[in-house]
Amino acid sequence: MFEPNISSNLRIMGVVNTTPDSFSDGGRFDSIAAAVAAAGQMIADGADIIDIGGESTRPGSRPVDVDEELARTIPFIEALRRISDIPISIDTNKPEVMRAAVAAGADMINSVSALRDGDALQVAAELDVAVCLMHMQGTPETMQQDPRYDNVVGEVMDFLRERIDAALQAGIARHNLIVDPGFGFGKTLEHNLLLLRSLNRFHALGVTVLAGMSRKGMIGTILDKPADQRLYGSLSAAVIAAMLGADIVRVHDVAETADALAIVKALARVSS
Ligand code: 7PJ
Repeated sequence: MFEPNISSNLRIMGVVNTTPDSFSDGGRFDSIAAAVAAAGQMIADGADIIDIGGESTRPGSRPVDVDEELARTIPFIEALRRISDIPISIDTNKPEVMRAAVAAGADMINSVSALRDGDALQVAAELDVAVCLMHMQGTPETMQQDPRYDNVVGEVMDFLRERIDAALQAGIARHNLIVDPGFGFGKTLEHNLLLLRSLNRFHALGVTVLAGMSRKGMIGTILDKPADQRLYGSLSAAVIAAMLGADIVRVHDVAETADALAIVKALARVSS
């Protein structure tokens, strides 16, 4: 029989991108105001964390330089911090951006490279904030060309276990660690589905578990629909992740996800 395993601390992370494809004058006043308004709406809609990214990591995307990433994200973090005390996460792999973001008021580092860039491990340890370690095979530019695993769940778990150990060795506190299987980052649809089916196993790693599937290719492939028509599929994926013990779901559609997860939370209150 299927028994749900619902987190007692299930949270919604709302995504606000500051990349130029989302706000056309990235870094200047209008785009900051638009990003703050978007974040404010997410907070009103039930977001528990706001994730701010200044570098696209979509399949095929190229890295941006540090000055540009700083210019896109730091003024936005400062502006958001002025209007809200919501936990702010900075989606970056760059140690310089981590430092500046935390100085500007960010509370969490979201590293899709799992702190493998430069001295990111040491910087994260010094900053003493929450850190998400995500699995990725390859790099965004090429990761979807031919992803291969013998045993995707085992290999992703081994990688995350190794990164947790590296983080602990560097002095990062266990209570600050979050792991994420990295849906869509060097994975076929079948790899993503195998990871989702086994998401409850990731709790054995002994840290918070985050899952991000919102609007991703895995939803689009199943539905054969473009990104702007993946809401219901994304809600379904968020509910499945929550039923399998995800503590944090990273989403674009906060209001809708909050309603969907309210049903999951109601279930948790009556389960034995
Ligand atoms: C993720 C992320 C994810 C974490 C992106 C997109 C691509 N960070 N950043 N997990 N995805 N932790 O949102 O489609 O799945 S960017």
